[in-house]
Amino acid sequence: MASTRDVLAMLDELIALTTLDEESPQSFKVRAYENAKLGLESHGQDWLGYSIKELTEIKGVGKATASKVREFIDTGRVEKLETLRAEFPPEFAELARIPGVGPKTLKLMRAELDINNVEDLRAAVAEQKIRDLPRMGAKSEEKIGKAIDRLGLTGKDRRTPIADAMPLAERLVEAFLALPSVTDAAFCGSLRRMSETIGDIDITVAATDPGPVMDAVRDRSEVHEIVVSGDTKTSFLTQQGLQIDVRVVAPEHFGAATLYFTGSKAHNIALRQRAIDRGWLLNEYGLITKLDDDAPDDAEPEVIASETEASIYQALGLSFIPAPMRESTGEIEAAAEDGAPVINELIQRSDIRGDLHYHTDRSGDGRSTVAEMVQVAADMGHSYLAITDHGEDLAINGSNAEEMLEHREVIAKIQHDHPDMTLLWGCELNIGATGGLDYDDDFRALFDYTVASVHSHFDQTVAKQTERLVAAIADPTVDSIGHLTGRYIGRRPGIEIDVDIVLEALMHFDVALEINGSLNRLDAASDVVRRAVERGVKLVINTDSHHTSELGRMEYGVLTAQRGWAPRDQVINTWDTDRFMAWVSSHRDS
Ligand code: DGT
Ligand code: CA
Ligand code: CA
Ligand code: ZN
Repeated sequence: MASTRDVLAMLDELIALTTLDEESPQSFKVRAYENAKLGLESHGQDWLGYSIKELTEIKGVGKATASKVREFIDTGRVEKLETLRAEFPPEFAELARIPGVGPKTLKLMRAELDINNVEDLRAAVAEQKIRDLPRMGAKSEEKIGKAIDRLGLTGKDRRTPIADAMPLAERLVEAFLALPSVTDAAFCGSLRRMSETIGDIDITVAATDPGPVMDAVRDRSEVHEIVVSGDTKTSFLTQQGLQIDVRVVAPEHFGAATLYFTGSKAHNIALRQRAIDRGWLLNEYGLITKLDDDAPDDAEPEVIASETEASIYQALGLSFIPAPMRESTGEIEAAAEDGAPVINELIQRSDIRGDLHYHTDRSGDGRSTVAEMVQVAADMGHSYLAITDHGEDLAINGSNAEEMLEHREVIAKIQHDHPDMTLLWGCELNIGATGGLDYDDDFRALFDYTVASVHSHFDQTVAKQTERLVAAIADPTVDSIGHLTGRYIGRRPGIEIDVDIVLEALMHFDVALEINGSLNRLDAASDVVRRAVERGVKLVINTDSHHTSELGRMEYGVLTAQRGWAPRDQVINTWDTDRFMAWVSSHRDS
């Protein structure tokens, strides 16, 4: 039985392939699917049982999409999607990820040069055939060549961006948890550790009977090819070539199994050594006593801990180490320390009290109204919220000064409906090529709170990019820096900067560094976060939401912060309203 998430994933694929088919993301059909997806995401009730007619009564859902949704729920397939899949196989569709290669160009490449996959494209670049296509040239050809190398789209060691792996893993875990014999399920491996790219997805399921779980895996609509089919392990490839390993273990071994399959390998090795030092053994079944060499043949080792990860860490004299920290970079020593301050002070999702990068439909790319966006933040229990629609320098999506002043009135009105929350009239400023910002200085100073980010000029020297950021950080109207490099993981590299100089400037001007929770961004990256933590740079974890469905990103931001060892007190949006507001005014005065 399909879940709502399965349906939304189906729509995502339909959107991607229809964009190729129609040669434009602006096509009527693509927009219709996108609007339907947003409508379904925002619809408060469970719509899986709705008829086509009832589906069309949901905001944004048209008849054509409604019937596809119904077809998918009823049959597990959509005929139109199957046609598109045949027309655009994954190795061709993935070329759309390359910056500078739009759907029109892609189709032309296939028609004119018979380019069907990245190897074909690489060869065509080498033979300088791309430059002769319409709207192309030597420069764009060279760019494409570089992009292919950078994105690692090719070869055995190709990796999947976390944004593609996470929703799939979450859906699968949700589906397994719903099976009758299942007591627990979790995705493990690099995905649970919040690596930016994923080799394969490792899912561990605790069940009293593995059979139904293995059957359920084989029945999933995501299965393209089964590569391992065992009694307790099934591995399959998705249409996109991503491998999923699903292992079933007995409920009493679940903790040991998730610990083992979460890794990292280096973390496991260090833990095992710790067990050996205590005369024990650690494996995927548990932490057990070692039998003496002269023990009788039928002697059974004693199980010290196995059902939960926490019990195993505890038996080894360690505080529980959150998965994102398990990279063998000092976390075991930190967890062994008296009182384990690093672990006890580590940021948790429950510490977060506000979101400070948040869009509404005032932004061209914002999809929900101020009232809707504020309501979901209130429902999450936030104490404060900075509404930071795009500044005027962002083409199409930005707002001019007059529009921003009107927006301030709208926000002030909605503030009346939410007396328990502090709403800040903010702005996402655009950092120009040399560090200039939107509006004039006096106008910028009016905003209650600002986040300044890079949205343009990605190709400059490291020195220029660094100078550019430092100039923005030094501006007295800037409170925080959003998505530091502007990267899209696996799609577009960010700007290259001298991280030390930028961190130094953030420290000097007391400006906060954002950890953007969008899985496409996770920017600043966890390694930069860790360096910022060491220096004492203030951090802020944001969703950068453009729609009410995107607030879940806060979780990913927090996990990235954990991967960077961020203590809660260094994250400004864990502070209570008074402390946070006092900081905003004091750092602007300094
Ligand atoms: P990936 O898939 O390349 O993004 O990275 P991982 O970390 O998910 O690696 P994977 O899928 O090969 O294995 C999942 C976990 O299983 C890994 O993090 C630790 C554990 N594991 C796998 N092979 C070994 C091994 O040879 N020794 C130990 N100690 N652990 C292993
Ligand atoms: Ca893996
Ligand atoms: Ca694996
Ligand atoms: Zn934004």
